[in-house]
Amino acid sequence: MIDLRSDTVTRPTEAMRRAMAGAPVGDDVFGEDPTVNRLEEYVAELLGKEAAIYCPSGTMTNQIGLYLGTNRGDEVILHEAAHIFNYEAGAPALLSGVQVRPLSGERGVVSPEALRAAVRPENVHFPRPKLLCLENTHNVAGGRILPLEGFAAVAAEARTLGLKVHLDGARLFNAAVATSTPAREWCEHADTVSVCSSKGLGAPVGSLLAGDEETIREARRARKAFGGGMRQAGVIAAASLYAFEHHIERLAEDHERAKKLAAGLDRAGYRVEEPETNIVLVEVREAEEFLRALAREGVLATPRSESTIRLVTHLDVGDGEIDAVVEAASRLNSAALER
Ligand code: TLP
Repeated sequence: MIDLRSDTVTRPTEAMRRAMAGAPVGDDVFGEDPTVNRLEEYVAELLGKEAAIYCPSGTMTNQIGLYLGTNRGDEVILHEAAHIFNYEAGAPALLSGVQVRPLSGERGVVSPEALRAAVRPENVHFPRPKLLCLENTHNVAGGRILPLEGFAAVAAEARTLGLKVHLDGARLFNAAVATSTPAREWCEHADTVSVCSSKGLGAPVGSLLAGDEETIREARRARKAFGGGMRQAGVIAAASLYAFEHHIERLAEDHERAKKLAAGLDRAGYRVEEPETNIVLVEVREAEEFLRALAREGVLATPRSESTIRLVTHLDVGDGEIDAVVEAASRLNSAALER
């Protein structure tokens, strides 16, 4: 099977497994795991933040960011297609007791104007807007990059309006590599940043939340309360550290393969958006039915809407697999045309 459902499906490489096997460990709840500590320092430095905390998932790092940036009853503003709004099991309400205000905007973008229009004045009737959440790259928009200028502009507007900014950077390094912009340049405009080692970077598990010292100290309490305090976590943190050290630059290969895949599907008669990073969105007649047929051809992907599917390139997909996917999709399309 060629698995393009997500860049989360990768298996640790041999070198990564060796790093895991040899990792020095300790009890991280006591702050004594040397590998976790090294990872947290490494990622804080990479993102230009004072500190970072290692957590089991991107959902947890996002939700700790929300929890620390709000009080119960406050409002969190985000794009209507944001992962935090759509795919985190209602956690903003469940864990932080906040109200989410989804805004529309082309391809994942929240404009400064839309933000200003959405922010409510101080009034006893209104929830207090406290936090703007941005996502880069934007998953549902097809791995779209939020350009630095626009990102900085909406973050500056948020600050003017008295809001903090959280960045869901599950795939921030895809944006960084694709634009040759250091990740820290986006992070400068955010108070808290979540990054994942378990997406394109190929680690089996693990995300980090970065911010200032005080925020990350508080995050350690929140992580404990949310059930994310881990013990000899160095075994898995070693994989994350390996991923940050060795797998960032190679994301360019995933982007190249996404382009190659899109071009091949386009030649085979599909309507495909030009990918900016490692996510390819393809229009089909009926997504679920198409995916079943594709699976019979040995290729897995996921539905994005009733008539759009998502294919994601990653560490475990080479050029041969891309050719095979294009061939499988061509067979399906010509069969459909002959019907
Ligand atoms: N995204 C997954 C699914 O949950 C949809 C995927 O396959 O793309 N932020 C963004 C932008 C994400 O894409 C994801 C995972 C997360 C946060 C959550 O990360 P985890 O799965 O580690 O909780």
